[in-house]
Amino acid sequence: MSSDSSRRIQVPEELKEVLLQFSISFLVEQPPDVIDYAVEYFTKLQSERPSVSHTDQSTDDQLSVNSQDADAEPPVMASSRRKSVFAEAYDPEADDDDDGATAVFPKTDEQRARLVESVKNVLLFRSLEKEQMNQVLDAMFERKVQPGDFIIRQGDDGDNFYVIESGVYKVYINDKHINTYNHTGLFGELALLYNMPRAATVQAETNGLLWAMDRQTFRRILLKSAFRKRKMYEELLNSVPMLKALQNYERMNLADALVSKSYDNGERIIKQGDAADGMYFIEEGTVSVRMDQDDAEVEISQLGKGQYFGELALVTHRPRAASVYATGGVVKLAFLDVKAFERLLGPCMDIMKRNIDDYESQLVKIFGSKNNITDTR
Ligand code: 1OR
Ligand code: 1OR
Repeated sequence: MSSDSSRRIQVPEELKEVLLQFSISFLVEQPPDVIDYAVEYFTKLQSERPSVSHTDQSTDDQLSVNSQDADAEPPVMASSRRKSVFAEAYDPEADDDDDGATAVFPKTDEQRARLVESVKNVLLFRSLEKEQMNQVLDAMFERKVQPGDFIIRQGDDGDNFYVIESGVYKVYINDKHINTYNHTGLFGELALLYNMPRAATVQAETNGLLWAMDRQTFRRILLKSAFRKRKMYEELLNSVPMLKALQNYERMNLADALVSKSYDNGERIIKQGDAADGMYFIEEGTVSVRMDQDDAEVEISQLGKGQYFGELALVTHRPRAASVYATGGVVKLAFLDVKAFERLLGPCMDIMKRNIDDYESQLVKIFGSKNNITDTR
């Protein structure tokens, strides 16, 4: 050991954790002044210190949420007691939250059919093998909820993960309403995936039905594949400027929805005039965009890593405006189908439309006339 390493500044875990929590709060609240907000935040944290340590909740306490007092205040800030792995390298292979057999909750045919219907569009389940999917179906159990029930409270430890069969659910961070689920979707995966306290409070607005899965089963069956996928697309999603319009959480949902595809040099990816089924982000390599002009194809653009294409037809509901080919070796793409596009890329729509305006002015420059690429008539 050199004397150098002993002199190296040590960063205490607690400092990292407190700063991370502060940053998250700051980004969620977006207050006008950092210093004023910091004073208020840390004063509050200090005054709440003695009450922070009682958030332990046993994992077999599944039904207790139902009986919780609907008027009780959710915790103002996430507990800083637990060590967060959020910003650290996480090795799913070394994960030891993996003991015992998977729980089985017997179901009637009718229940099982409803469950299958509810999980049909859950992206986290998409890459599971049949055997794993059956384990998932066995392990899920039904939960009826009533208006006002708190399903999840911000700052608690994660117990279950939920898929919505019916009902309206509101999501709050620091008492601020930030999201609503309407009869579809899933929630409660973050705390289980990243081993951190609940990021938000989720409260039922109406009567509803949820399918729950306990933490152990979630981690054993879903964690590794979900985590790998989110990691795999992390770099890509961070490199696409347009996606800066999304919240971090929305980018993670996008990662769940992407499917990798690769094309050889010269292969056609999109054909002009075809109906559209999705759009593409470029992970590696370059593509050539070509338009039919008289009897030939004219290259109008080349796109590379971090760029996207195939969005135009999805926005305008028209056939493909151009053909796209892989060039210069193998091209790796991430494909987003039209359904996920409509659900997940709403916040990027303005940026996409601005780019489309740009296509139109380029079109005039290149071909001298407007080809009506965005005309929806
Ligand atoms: P959890 O286990 O942390 C609360 O428990 C759940 O609320 C969380 O998993 C998500 O499933 C769900 N940020 C964080 N969690 C959210 C969000 C969210 N929306 C729903 N949940 N948003 C980002 C806010 C800065 C909202 C994005 C639209
Ligand atoms: P799409 O779904 O119509 C072809 O399928 C894709 O090529 C299209 O979405 C765009 O993502 C992409 N005009 C039209 N489409 C273009 C253009 C473009 N460039 C890329 N695409 N122009 C090029 C501007 C530099 C203007 C036409 C000359």
